[in-house]
Amino acid sequence: MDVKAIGVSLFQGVTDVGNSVDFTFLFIFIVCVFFLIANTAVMVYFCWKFHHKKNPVGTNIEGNTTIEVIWTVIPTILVMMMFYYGLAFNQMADLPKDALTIKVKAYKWAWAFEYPNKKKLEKEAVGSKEWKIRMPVLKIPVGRAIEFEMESSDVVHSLYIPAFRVKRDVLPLIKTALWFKANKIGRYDLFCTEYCGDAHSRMYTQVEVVSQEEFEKWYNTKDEGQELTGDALVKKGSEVASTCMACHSTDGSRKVGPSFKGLFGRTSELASGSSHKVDEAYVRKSILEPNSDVVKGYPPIMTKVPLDKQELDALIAYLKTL
Ligand code: HEC
Ligand SMILES: [Cu+2]
Repeated sequence: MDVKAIGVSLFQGVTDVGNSVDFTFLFIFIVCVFFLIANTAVMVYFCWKFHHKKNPVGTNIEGNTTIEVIWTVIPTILVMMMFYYGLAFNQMADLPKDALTIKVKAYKWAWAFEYPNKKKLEKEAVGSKEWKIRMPVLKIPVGRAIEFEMESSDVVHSLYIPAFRVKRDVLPLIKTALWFKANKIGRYDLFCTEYCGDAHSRMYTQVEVVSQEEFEKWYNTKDEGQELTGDALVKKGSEVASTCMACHSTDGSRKVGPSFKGLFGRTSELASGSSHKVDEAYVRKSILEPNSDVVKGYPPIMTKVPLDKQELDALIAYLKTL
């Protein structure tokens, strides 16, 4: 599916809070435009009317209570209205108790989502034709409050779902939260909106809002393929590896990190001055503790990708084939 342009269409009504946000925005915008035009017009008119050629003798104005009251009271009312409508943003901070809590992990440069029952998401190819990427597409039920409990494994990221009008920074070491309730079935873009390095623009996926029944059915069926072997394991590994491809290649070319081509069996020179034969134990350690053995000539910036045991096994099986 191609990336939809982020339109400026207001009042899409995908979330409850969305319409309030749009109304607040529109109200402030209209007030600003009105006063911009009105003030400019009055200034231009006064330049003409009080030009010194027409008024060679200056006059001293002593004050005008009526005008002063008007220009104090009207802005006060408008500002109070903005404040009142702006209280919509308060709703965003009030996490409802019955929300479905999904853990969100951001890392360079992908998203990982974890449901309370550990149900796994399929990775799908999303993005434009030029840069299709495999990312977990988040499935959620319509009409149910969803809470994101967010944490970053590395740098500061920010989660943004424009159609829902929600956005929040995802920080290392500090948990942040965000909630919403989607009222319309459909697919919506999810971006990282805090510049986080080379492949920041690839931190893109989608949220798929499905009916309650469809969600329950999907959520309550056990993930199959617990016991993968042979080709199936390698295939799974190649899918898992798509999250490493921002930094590693399979064709021998150098990216941010060394290529995966011919990884097993070669000897890596480490920054510490020693060298290490690449075997399974070394690769596992490189993935689980990225900064333990840093390869010479590369920056120590490999991120810790959240992987479960099967994903790790699959990845190793796949890397061995390269
Ligand atoms: C943010 C970029 C980045 C991502 C994402 C990343 N790596 Fe790395 N990786 C590096 C860099 C840089 C190095 C070299 C420095 C070091 O060893 O820490 C490296 C080193 C390695 C090494 C050691 C290679 C050697 O020649 O000794 C292995 C194995 C590895 N990465 C596997 C992975 C796997 C598997 C993934 C995906 C699950 C992954 N990396 C994701 C940047 C990344
Ligand atoms: Cu990011």
